[in-house]
Amino acid sequence: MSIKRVLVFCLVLGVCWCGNLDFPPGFKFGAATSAYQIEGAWNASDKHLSVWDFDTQSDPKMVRDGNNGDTACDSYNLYKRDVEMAKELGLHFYRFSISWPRLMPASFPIRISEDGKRYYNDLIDELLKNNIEPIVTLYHWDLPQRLQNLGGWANPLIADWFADYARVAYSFYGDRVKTWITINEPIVICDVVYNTGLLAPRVQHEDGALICNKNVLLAHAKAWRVYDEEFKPKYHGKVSMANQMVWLEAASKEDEDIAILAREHSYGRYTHPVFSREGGWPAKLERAYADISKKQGYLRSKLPAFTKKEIEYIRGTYDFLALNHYTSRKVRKGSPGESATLFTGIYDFDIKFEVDESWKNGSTSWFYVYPEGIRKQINWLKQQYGDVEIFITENGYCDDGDMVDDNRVEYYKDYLKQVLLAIKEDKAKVIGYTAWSMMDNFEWIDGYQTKFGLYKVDFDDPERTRTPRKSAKFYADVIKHNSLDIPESQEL
Ligand code: PNW
Repeated sequence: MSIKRVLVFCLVLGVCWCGNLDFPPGFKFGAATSAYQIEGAWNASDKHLSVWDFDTQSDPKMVRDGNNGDTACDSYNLYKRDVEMAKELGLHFYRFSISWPRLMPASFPIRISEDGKRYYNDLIDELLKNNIEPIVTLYHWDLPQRLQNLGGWANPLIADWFADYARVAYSFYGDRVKTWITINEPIVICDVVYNTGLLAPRVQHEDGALICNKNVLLAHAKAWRVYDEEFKPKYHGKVSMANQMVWLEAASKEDEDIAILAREHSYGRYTHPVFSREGGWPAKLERAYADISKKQGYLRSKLPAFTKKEIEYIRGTYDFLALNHYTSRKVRKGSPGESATLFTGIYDFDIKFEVDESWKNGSTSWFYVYPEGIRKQINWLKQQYGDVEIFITENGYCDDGDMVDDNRVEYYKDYLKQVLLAIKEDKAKVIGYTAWSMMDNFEWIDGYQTKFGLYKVDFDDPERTRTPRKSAKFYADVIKHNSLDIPESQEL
């Protein structure tokens, strides 16, 4: 073979190798759920009420189909079937959350529910028996109602309350749970709750989001430090917080600056204090809030300042970066008074969110498909925070419940392909991927009509039968081959 031929041959080989669809060895695949969305058993044993129990029970109109999570998937009783599904899928891990009022009915550690404690023990042991790693979220929106009565996330004491709860959970389960998420999507707990008043605890208050923002960061930092100081030396686990990020990109060249501000507002407020080298609020945003607050007549910034000590206390409180991502928006300078309200509630700046005409809509209003968004999001994180390990802790597609769910298969395929490009081309350290959700569940104010499940759950059946969709078979194949390059999936 001539040298030229050899070179061409090597080039082709190289291209094929770089372009293949395999995930790196050791890449982790899993699926997720959360306590209120699946457990049911809202009053089993001595469990106390969460804000979601309390609100949905007092006003059925809160949820689109008038339903609530009283029974949900009944996973409190059917957890063995859940583990069996995780096994059928071949998951390396299963991400679930602990219900604070189930484990600690008084919300303070003065009283532990023996049944609550046993339930999570049984679930963890069943997972381990089947070689599936438990990944545990401490807080997925179901605050004890008793703490809401004391102001909930607007009360700065919540940092202590949350850290006390975290300590209890680490001490019960830390011998077997090595990956912890402190808080799921603080932007929802703060911005969505206080700006819209639509989610529990349904307190609409224009000053709530930013106050909650600071408190939630201190609560996370305290819980991270409790683990770091008291448990890490013997258990060697990892702790982080999961942030929801809607990829935001400039609609045109002129909108670049406003897009930067929108990103600082929507993610930076929750990530910069923890993951950046210098800590504290993103500087540009902090200045913008100082100006606006002054103009509005506030005596101090609406974005509550951190003391130097607090900046140091929060900075660096992570062992990896957990990313929840579903969808994207284009950002444009709005006319005065116009505000981008989707989830992030950017009320104080003239910003408009748009979707591209080519992006397909899922079965709920906010959901638009733009696979490249996840790669861009990962790159933004890498560019901002360096070579941090990124764990995708949620990603998935919603539809009306087809069993042959080709759109969901396509979504997973296209998003996972972009994750692969981020790993291989952009050299991002993505270490794991989590499908939301393992099964249909209570989709908050959308009730049971919006389906995210790899498994269908029959909510008309008292047995809550679970059946795999086509996407379950697809995902199991991806996991089995550690690749998107799989033999054609068989039709169900
Ligand atoms: C997440 N967005 O919420 C939650 O963690 C889950 O409990 C929920 O069931 C799932 O996604 C699906 O909705 C989201 O702004 C919050 O794009 C915000 C957004 C997406 C999902």
